[in-house]
Amino acid sequence: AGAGLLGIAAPAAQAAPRAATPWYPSAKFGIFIHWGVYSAPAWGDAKHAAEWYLYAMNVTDPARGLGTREHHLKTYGADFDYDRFIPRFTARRYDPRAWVRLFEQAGARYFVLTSKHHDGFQLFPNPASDRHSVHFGPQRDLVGELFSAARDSHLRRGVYYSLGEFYSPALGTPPRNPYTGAEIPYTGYRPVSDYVTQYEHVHLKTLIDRYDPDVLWADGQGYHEFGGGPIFRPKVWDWRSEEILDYYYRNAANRPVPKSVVANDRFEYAHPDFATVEGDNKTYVLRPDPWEACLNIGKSWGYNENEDPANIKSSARLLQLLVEVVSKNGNMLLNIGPREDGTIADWMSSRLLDMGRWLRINGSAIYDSSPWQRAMDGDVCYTTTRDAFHLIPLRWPGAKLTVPGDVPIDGRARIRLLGGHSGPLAWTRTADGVVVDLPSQRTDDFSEEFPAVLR
Ligand code: FUL
Repeated sequence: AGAGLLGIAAPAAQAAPRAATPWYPSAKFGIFIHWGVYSAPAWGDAKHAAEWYLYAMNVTDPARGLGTREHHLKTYGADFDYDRFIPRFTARRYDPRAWVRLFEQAGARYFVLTSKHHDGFQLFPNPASDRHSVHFGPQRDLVGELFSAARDSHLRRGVYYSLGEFYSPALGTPPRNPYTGAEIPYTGYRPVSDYVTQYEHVHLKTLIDRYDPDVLWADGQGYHEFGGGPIFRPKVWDWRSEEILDYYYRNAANRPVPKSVVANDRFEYAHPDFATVEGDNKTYVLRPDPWEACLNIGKSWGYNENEDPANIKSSARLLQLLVEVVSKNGNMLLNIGPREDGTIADWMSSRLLDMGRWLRINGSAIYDSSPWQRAMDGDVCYTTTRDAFHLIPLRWPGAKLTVPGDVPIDGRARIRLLGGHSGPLAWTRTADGVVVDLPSQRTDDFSEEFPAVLR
């Protein structure tokens, strides 16, 4: 600044566009929320998760699983169409501030809420359709309320959006059960002649303009029956997602303070910001680009009163998965399915709170960490931060922990158990590698099955 040559004031330096700091790769832990009309019947079977109720109730082929259909016929009768659940999706006790508090206490850094799942019911008002929660059911903007409640929190805010739908009249024919031919009512339809331009793109632009999301999480890119036709048949569809994502990135870059936003890999867009790996029982692989493991506490994404307790993972197991994912350069998006009234079952919230208690002590090995050159050896994961290398046995290894000799632990290293009441731990290099002596009882107030952080 100041006067230039000849006393002429130098032009003010052009503000260089500030690059927004990417937050996503260091966030590590987010909460996924599946909530919608399917939360009213709240029923899944061995083959169908509860948020697939509309699809599953119409299946008449035993090979595809009749559990939901049988439950539906018995409980509601043959004349009870899916859309009659809309008034039973009430959000009566929905307290978005309590959700935000819970996610923060869980140690999450972001959330992703289903703004529309495959049943086509939207949780936000929009000009393309009346099939939404302000017009029907709760009569509230469920997305907007959560986004407002989180505005002053540390959470980044995201929306899930299913590009396709199980059944949609958008191509002119009334949707029909692909097996029986029976018509499927679709409440709130506003006729459109082009599903992508006049409907799906309007939805996504509305979400971007109204809520300014930090994450756009597409799904259902292959789910299109468009008025029935033969059995469930994924269809190749041109979503023209580059139009939407260009709009999304431009908006984020042109704000007074540019921000970093991300989109997943289900838009069929050439440059996804992160890849999705869905479900548990997956083999995770260390890879250089950002990726995200989305998974459930139980099996179903939507609330399922029929959830088999045997499938519900413990808090310790969920933390083991988080550590493994992070050691392999991923984020974990852990799902909850609230009840139709907006309450969250204790078996879900208690696990989130346990994870938060662990992360408050051990989070310095998780958030903002990077993977080491190898994710793990046996049951021991590794992460690195600018000032530390972490050994993270997934469960308490007993009196000694041995890891290969190439780990970056040098002669002066002092190794401690994070949150432990004992002092530095004795360690040696032997022919087998680095051997750390551990107290036979861990001193960090977690039981044996929880991961432990040595740094
Ligand atoms: C899948 C969907 O079909 C499931 O219902 C769930 O939303 C999951 C995250 O993505 O593709």
